[in-house]
Amino acid sequence: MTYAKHSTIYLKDYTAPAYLIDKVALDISIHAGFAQVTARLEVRRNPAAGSSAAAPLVLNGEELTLERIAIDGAVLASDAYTYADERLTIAAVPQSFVLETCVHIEPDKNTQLSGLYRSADGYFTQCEAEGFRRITFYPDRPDVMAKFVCTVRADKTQFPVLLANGNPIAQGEEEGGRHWATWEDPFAKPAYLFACVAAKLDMLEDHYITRSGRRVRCAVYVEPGKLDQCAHAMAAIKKSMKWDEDVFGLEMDLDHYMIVAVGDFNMGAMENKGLNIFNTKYVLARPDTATDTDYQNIDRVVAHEYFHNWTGNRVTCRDWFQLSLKEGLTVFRDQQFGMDVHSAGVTRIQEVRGLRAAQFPEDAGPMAHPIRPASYAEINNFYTATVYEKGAEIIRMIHTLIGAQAFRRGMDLYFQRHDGQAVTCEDFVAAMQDASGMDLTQFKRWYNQAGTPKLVVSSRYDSASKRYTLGVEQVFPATAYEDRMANDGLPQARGPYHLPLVVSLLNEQGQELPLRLVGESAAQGTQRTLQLREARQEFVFEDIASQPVPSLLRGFSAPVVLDYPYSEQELTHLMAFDADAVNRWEAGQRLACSILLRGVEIIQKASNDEWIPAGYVEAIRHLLASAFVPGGDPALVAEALQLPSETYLGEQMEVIDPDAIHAARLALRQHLARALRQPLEEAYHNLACAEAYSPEGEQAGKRALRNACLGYLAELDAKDAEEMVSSHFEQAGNMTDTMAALSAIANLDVPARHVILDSFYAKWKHEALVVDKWLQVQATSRLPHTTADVSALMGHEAFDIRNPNKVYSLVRAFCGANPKHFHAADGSGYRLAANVMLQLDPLNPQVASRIARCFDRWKKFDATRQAHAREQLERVYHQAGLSSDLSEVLGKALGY
Ligand code: B3K
Ligand code: ZN
Repeated sequence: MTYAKHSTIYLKDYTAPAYLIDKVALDISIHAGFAQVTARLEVRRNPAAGSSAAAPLVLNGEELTLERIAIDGAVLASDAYTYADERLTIAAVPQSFVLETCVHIEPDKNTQLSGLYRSADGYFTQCEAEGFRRITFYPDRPDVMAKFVCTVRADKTQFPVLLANGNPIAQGEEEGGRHWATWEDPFAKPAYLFACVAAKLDMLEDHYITRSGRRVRCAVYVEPGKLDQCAHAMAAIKKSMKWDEDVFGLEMDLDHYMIVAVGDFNMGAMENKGLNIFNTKYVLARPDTATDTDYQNIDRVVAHEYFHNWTGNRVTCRDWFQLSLKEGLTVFRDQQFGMDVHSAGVTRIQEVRGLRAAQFPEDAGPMAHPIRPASYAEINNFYTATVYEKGAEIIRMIHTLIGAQAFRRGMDLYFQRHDGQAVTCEDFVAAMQDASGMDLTQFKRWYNQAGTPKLVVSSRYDSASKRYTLGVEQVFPATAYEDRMANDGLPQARGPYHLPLVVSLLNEQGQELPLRLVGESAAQGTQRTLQLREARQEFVFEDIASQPVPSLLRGFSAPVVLDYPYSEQELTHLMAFDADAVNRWEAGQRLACSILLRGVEIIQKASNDEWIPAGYVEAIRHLLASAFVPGGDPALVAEALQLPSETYLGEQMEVIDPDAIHAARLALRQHLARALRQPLEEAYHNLACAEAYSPEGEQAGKRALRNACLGYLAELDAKDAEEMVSSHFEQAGNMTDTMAALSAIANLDVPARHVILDSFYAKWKHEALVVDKWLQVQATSRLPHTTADVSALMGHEAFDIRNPNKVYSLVRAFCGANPKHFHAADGSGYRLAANVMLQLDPLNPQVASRIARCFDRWKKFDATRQAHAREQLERVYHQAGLSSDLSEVLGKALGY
């Protein structure tokens, strides 16, 4: 592309827009092979822009062919404007005027899936972050907010459904069997929230009455024939609307709330005002096609996009550096929703696991950035785990520090001050500070400092004075971000964070002790939120009768690495008694982690499994049994039975040895399966469910545990495993059970493997999302021929490199979730990934860039692997015409 796309953009260079747009009237006329877009913009100079001299009008535009341009009805001479480097510049314009442009675009050729593009059932849009400029000339930045009216025109038979944001205000027919519809959005919005659709779709319709009595029409549009897969998404819309009213007092503000599902989509979903566009993956579900996890993800993504209506749309971002303002906050909101509508403990555990799997390595790798980065080359590269998931943790810390009530007052104040505005992260924190009275100045460091801080905690018990002292030190690992900032002449000074450390102390019986800090007259409960502000701090508790076991960082109260020298005995104690679900789980993970890392060292020298302590096996035996006592929670036990992932274990090592990690983890699984065969089999049989399928509650929890048991039993000798897995496959009455069998068999070198994989494909080859699952289990198989299988599957009729879901299911699953094969010592995994990047970059750079991110940790491997990785990274990096997406990610990985 052009040089402009590859240059770095800095937050410090932000200036207010020179011109504002009050109203936009769009006319999008779709024809075979092209579309014509006429835009009528009511433009005026921005009084707040500073400079009094008449600035030129600069509009963004990408891959647009300009057919006509006029100001206040007068067509501009060709020397009155320039169109170069994706910018249309008009040197002289009046104070306020109407600009009309007419452009020709080619949506059928738009393989990037940004802007207006073709998918099987019609035409769809994706404008965040900078896709609107691929539809028409516009100041495509979030701080320009305008009211939109949009007319969509297309062939009536082929594309009977015509949608845009807001309310339908007119429709009609025109020559040649065509029709049109006009939609008007009553709210001013930035262009990234624009959407329109012209397609052949089925619709499920319902309504929601808001708490003030307004009727909102809710509609879910899907590919013809898929109406029987929409009910869950519809229920999720209504649940989300109710939850946001109950918890935040926020009501739906439009008369129409629509979700349109499309099979070709770069990410999960998009919160366009009143017209969300979703990846089919987060809409379609039927018991036989979707797993319990799919159902839960649908709930969460529907809620997330709906919650954006207030946190993102009504109040939006001033610039893209502030992305976490809307994303971190909205993820926090969908997490809270998840904890309320599903199990709070399981939900939080899954989030912690996700953060550590994706965000901690990001902080430790070449793309490290704070939740508000100071610079970027390609904004699409910054829709990251840091901006989203760590961003949500930052909001959660504010919630913990100031309490739920003050947080709610802060939200109210935020909307009161900023409704209809494009604001910054400071504005949000200021509302929280003013509503709570807590000084959050130091807290704001979380927005500007990168890296995962480590809390080094030590404890001291003095039996004479009955005092227990916790010492806490904050340590900041160096990150690639500081180096980049220093190179840019923007050196970063780092200081200690303000954060909540939630603690409790357990006695020998596992009971929580009353907590009285030095200086307090009485104990204040058995759980305390300690506020850290200094690099080193001490907390002294009085009246502690005997040496306690500390339960630290409860609920994962801050996104940090906790370093405390727990003994294996203490961990077993916490695993059995801690009342905090996250810490009970965490104790088991720590225990497994230390055992596995010891195993890795032994395996690197000789292969045996004598490193597995009998005490651990007993702890797991108790854990499994605890699911069946009164009050037991099978879903939590299922989480706890999952050993730390290979990737997570790798992060704990100086130099990652993927083969030894794989071997140690497998050996532990096999050992547990052999040692606990009987209770696992009993659990498997006892947990069978005869009720009609429901994706939620007790039933899903039991299913999760039963399938976890199956997973262990599948590690027994191949013959027994084959029999058991085959019968599970045959008896499965829903996709959750089917997938448990399919993933297990994909790892077994037995005759039934092909039979099951083939019959699954034959049954589901017309259901795209189910085919994705079939690709994914093969891509993540541990069998030796997996890399060759992935290459072969790329040539299979089921694969299409232009479809992001297919690339994610096959290639990204292989690169991101199969460390043993992706990091193969012969470089074959890296070569495969590089070939895909080269093929994909000219088609869809955003998806190519997500594959590139799988190389983030290449420097943590041995010299041989590093050499292979470097060779492949260089090969792609030096490709002529590389996108800004790939050049930024690869350039950072290579240290350029
Ligand atoms: N805001 C969109 C993400 C857009 C990604 C653009 N590359 C979905 C979401 O976070 O809700
Ligand atoms: Zn979002």
